[in-house]
Amino acid sequence: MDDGALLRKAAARVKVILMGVALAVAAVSTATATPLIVNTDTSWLATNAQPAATWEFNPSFDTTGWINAVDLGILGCPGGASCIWYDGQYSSTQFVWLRKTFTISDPVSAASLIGGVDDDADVYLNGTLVLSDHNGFAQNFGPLDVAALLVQGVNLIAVNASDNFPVYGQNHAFAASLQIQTPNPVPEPASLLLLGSGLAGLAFLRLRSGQAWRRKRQS
Ligand SMILES: [Ca+2]
Ligand SMILES: [Ca+2]
Repeated sequence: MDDGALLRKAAARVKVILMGVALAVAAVSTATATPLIVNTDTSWLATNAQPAATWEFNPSFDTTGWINAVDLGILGCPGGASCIWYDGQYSSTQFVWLRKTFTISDPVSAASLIGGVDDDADVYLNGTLVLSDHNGFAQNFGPLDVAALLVQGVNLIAVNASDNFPVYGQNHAFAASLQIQTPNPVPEPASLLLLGSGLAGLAFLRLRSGQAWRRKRQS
């Protein structure tokens, strides 16, 4: 092989390498962050008895005696969350206290809370009151910007909700959906595929160039 042919081959090789790198870079830059979502569901703990102090801000609060909240099976609750209560939609319990701890492993770049309550609620995030609704009727709330209240590590959302039975009928429900954005992008499956094919292209090229160099040395 003359020098010109070698040079052309080397140029072609560089071109393919650059294409592989471009593919990989494109894959990373088009990745979007997937939000961490904390929705009301049956993993939330509930009690119908006034808890002791610190229940609303201590993540390690002793929840002995609390039970898993009941999913009321109501369709269309805010944010696709489950509407929950202590013991069902037609409860004899006017008040419910609800808690959910959750872990955030990355710094928080944005966070938004939406929800709904039949009828009123106080909602705390890590001990800070973010909703104080005592107007006596059912409605949705939010979006509330709660990014500044969240921490990397264990967090607590705590709720004291009440119904106005028998004034507005015996309906009880609480729903919340907390969407948390972190700056670390999580590649989407399609981007992962692109990244994978880019890397595979590089690996193939390395293999081929290795063979070419071996052939050159042998010749
Ligand atoms: Ca209300
Ligand atoms: Ca009601």
